[in-house]
Amino acid sequence: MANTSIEEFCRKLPKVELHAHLNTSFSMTFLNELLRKSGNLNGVSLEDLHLAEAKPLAEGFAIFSKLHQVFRTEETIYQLTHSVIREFAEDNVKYLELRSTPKHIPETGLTRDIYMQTMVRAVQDCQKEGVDITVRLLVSIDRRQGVEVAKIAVDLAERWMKSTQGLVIGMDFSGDPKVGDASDYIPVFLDAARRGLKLSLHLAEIPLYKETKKVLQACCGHCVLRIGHGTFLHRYESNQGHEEIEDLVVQWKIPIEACVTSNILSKTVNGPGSHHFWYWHRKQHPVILCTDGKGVFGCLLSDEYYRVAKEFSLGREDLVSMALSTFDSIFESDDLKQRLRDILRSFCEKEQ
Ligand code: 6MZ
Repeated sequence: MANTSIEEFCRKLPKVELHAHLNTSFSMTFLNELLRKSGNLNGVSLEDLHLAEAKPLAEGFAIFSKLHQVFRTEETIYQLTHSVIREFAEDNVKYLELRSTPKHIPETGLTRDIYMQTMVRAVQDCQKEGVDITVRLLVSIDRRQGVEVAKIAVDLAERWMKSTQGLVIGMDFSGDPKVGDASDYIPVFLDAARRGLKLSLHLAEIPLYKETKKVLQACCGHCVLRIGHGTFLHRYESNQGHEEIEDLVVQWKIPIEACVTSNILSKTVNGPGSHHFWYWHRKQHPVILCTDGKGVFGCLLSDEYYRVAKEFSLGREDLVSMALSTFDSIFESDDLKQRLRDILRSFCEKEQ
């Protein structure tokens, strides 16, 4: 494994991506092509869609709204999904859980059902075309839309999980953490879990200890759960009185999806050295590097591995064992986990 540079090694390493939002995962190549074909992006300029420097989280959400102006039709959702899957595959992501909030846009004829159907069709077409990646879908609940819409999303997810034999596998809970209270959604989370849906919840992306504690107390032991971001879960000097949160995460071994570049650009973390990834990694707690939105944040998954490798002086063997450890956190069967281990093993044999 000594001949390639660490950067190249991170690129070739077989990886899993467990936290990627569809609308924020576009590539500039894709957008340029869309612009060339359609002449304009519904009044949105390319420069508006990429967070080039660190800005408060709220500015990220302003970009997301602009993206939703761009991707409004069945055709663009299909093309976006298709290209995002191909791009992850090119970065040697072997297993992808892609999440998105189904949109209802009467002006373009888009319904939540058509949105799901379109994403599923793009996944199936990639499969038929032999793109070397396994893809599963998560239906997102946007906390800005309220509990009633969340219930619609659970029905939708269950229906699509059944009709696709598990290609739709679970739910994501996301959206602006400053809006609403995650604990209002506890009955929705428990209901989704009862129906067999796995849950990835954005929790503690900003210091919201009360809702985080309530959600964890209610869901631990009742849901197959991962946490998105989880920036403020662990004990550190200024969060005394909230130790129970870390205790629950440890006790239930809840995997944490760590989005290093996203958190730095959204200013919820100061820099890679102070990212909570390292805290959990050192504890040997399941923590998975993820991109969040490779378009908005301008990072491939291999860039995230390389960034962490540089920051913490990780070598090739560390990176392999890191990748290996992430396979246990996928929302899929033991067989599929084993297939990923086999892929990694043959990669290591070739690289020797
Ligand atoms: C919380 C986020 C997010 O669903 O339209 N989203 N929610 N925190 C974040 N950290 C930066 N990044 C993305 O993808 C965009 C949607 O994903 C959620 C937001 O609800 C955003 O509108 P989809 O494909």
